[in-house]
Amino acid sequence: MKPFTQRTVPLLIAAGMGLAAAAAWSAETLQDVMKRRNLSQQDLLAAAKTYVPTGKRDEFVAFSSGGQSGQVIVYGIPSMRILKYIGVFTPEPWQGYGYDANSKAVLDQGRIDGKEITWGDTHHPAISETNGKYDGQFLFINDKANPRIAVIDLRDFETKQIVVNPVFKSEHGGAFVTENTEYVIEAAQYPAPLENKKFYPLEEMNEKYRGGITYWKFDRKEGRIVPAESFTIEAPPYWQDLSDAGKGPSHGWAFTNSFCAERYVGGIEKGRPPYEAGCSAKDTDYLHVMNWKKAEELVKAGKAKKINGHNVLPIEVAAKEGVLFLIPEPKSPHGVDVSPDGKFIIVGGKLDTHASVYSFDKIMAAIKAGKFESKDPYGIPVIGMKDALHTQVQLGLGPLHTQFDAKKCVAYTSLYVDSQVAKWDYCEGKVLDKISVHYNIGHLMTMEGDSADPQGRYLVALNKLAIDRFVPVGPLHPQNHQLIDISNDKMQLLYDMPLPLGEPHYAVAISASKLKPGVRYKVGTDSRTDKPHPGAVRAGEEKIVKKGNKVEVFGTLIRSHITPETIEAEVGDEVVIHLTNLERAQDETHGFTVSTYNVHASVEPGKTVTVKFKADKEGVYPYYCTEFCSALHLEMMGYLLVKPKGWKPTKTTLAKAGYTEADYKATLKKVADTQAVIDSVVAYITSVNYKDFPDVVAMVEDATDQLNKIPEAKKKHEAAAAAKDWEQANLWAEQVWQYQVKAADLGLRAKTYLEQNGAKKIK
Ligand code: CUK
Ligand code: CUA
Repeated sequence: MKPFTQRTVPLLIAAGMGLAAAAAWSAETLQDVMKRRNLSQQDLLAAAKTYVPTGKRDEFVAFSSGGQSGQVIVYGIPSMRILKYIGVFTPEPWQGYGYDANSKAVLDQGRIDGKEITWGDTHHPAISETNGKYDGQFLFINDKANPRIAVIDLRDFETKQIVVNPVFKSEHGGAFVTENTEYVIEAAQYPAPLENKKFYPLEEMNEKYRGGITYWKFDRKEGRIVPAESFTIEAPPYWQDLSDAGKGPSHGWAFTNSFCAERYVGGIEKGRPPYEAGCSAKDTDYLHVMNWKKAEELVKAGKAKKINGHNVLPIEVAAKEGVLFLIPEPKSPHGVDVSPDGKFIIVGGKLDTHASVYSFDKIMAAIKAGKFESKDPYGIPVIGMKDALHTQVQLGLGPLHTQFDAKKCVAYTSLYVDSQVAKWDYCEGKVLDKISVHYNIGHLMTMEGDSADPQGRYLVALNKLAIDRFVPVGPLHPQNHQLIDISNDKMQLLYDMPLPLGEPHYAVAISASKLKPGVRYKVGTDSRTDKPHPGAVRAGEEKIVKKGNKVEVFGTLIRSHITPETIEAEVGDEVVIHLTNLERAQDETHGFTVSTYNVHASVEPGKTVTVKFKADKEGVYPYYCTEFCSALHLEMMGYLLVKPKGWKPTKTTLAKAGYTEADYKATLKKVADTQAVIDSVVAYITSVNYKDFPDVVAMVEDATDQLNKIPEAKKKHEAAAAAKDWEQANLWAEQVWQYQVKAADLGLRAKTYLEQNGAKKIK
């Protein structure tokens, strides 16, 4: 490797001086600040517990449902700093999600009966598990309104797959994963005919309307759900709600509750009392207990029927073969959560003041002994509540969801009506502490708190209302995520975080150290299929292929250049542009758009993306890079020329700028000066063990690529100078300088990285 350059050097020095100057003015003490901002000791303690100084990182990463936005929000804990939004069921412009052809293909999987759906009602994210513990590989999330599940790969935080439930019309009890992510569970909510596009009157609710629980088979190696190996357990129209999978001793089983075992049909306009009255009339609903391993065997043995091409295990089969059991649960319950050791199943009563703790051992004993109190109208065996309960604990008004602590037997339950979190002992059955939160908590989340290995430490209360909490922003308020310290006996409220993207029903948080996302793709990867992209090319292989009405561009991106710089088409042509980002440097993403054609791509290092459109308007359309990727980012552009059909040029030369020999000489001087800077950076890098730092090696490779282009350009400017064509000579010399600038930028970045990461001198 040879040289490096230039100009960013003075800029870097200037930035450093700015910091020093700021430090000199700050004479305020901690006491002064407390007084000025009216802060108590308790506030300071809370601040110290959440503050993450610049350069330091959060201990946990939360994935929150983005509610009606159909996206996922990623934030750090304890700082509560938002890190990313992941486009899932809806377009996300920054990531090009829904604006490039590759991601559109993912969104198109979410079409229902061919119809594009541009929103989602996301509820429950779930992280993939191995032995019941979060493994940090995949994230799943459901869409309640349009029954769908999405798969997000945590290697790149991109949505890879959307599957539509072929037999449900809505769903709520997903996504929850089994102990080794064998299946992703998705339970229906509002009953409807499973045939789907079939009409039956509401009077036939009991006979023709059904609920169900779908088990989506997950292929971890492929990172995709396999619909053909998935199945649904048909269930009565009891309005199935949340679910959870067994673990440890209860592995192979899963639990889904329901809140309208009344099978009530409202219709206030016909004089019947409304749904809310009819569905909460009885004292109990049914917890559904399912042996999914058994169901899997039966499906493999051909006992399922096909509805809309999907395996459905009929209620009769599930009831007869020991797949499905019911247990009464009080009263219009909401959350069902399995304890970390897999021995207990906790149900929040919603309209009851209790949490009910069911014992898996007792349930199994009743099933083994054939001890059932009755059968429901569909022939499903019902286990007596007393025979299955471990204990019931009076927690307060509106218990909803439960999460677990690292400490044995300690759980936290949200109390919706009381707006409190109850900390309690589910083994002994006693309340330990309570803390008031802001209005109307729904879900709550502890760190890895629904896994076999909860980490304790923090709890986040996901509150539905924000009322007076934040600076007003109109009648639609943000939601309020409140961070609570749970490491001591008494809970302490630390921080209020407004979440502005939709109602985030649930969130999950994982130790940051378990996430190992990549920083670049293997060059030429289609990130949405994880396969080599057929449109990828390497440097020097760029081409434009015109065939009939199709103009297909195989281009590349590298600072600060789009190859090709001109694309010509005729009105009506289909334009397909494949772009490969050749960068290896971390965070060197380029964006791409074409004026007014509504396409956008985010092309991270190594990725290949396609944008497609019909050039249906004659005209001149600049295309450009949309990420500020280098000092010459604004110059990273080109023109799409859409010509009228049959157009012929009349003028064939471009206007000249009139450069002189003096211009050429000045450029050569600039090149020589820059070379000196490059040489000094290279001298530093090669004097240390840079090869031990893969990120630096990648940057050095990228820089070398740039420098390797210089001889070609140099030959051109020297030849032009010999012919006294100062225009060409000066421009090619400028191009040499461009390569130097990019190489120098990388070199300086590499140097900074090495200095900050303890590079050592080598002999
Ligand atoms: S549901 Cu929203 S608060 Cu969808 Cu999990 Cu309980
Ligand atoms: Cu590439 Cu801006």
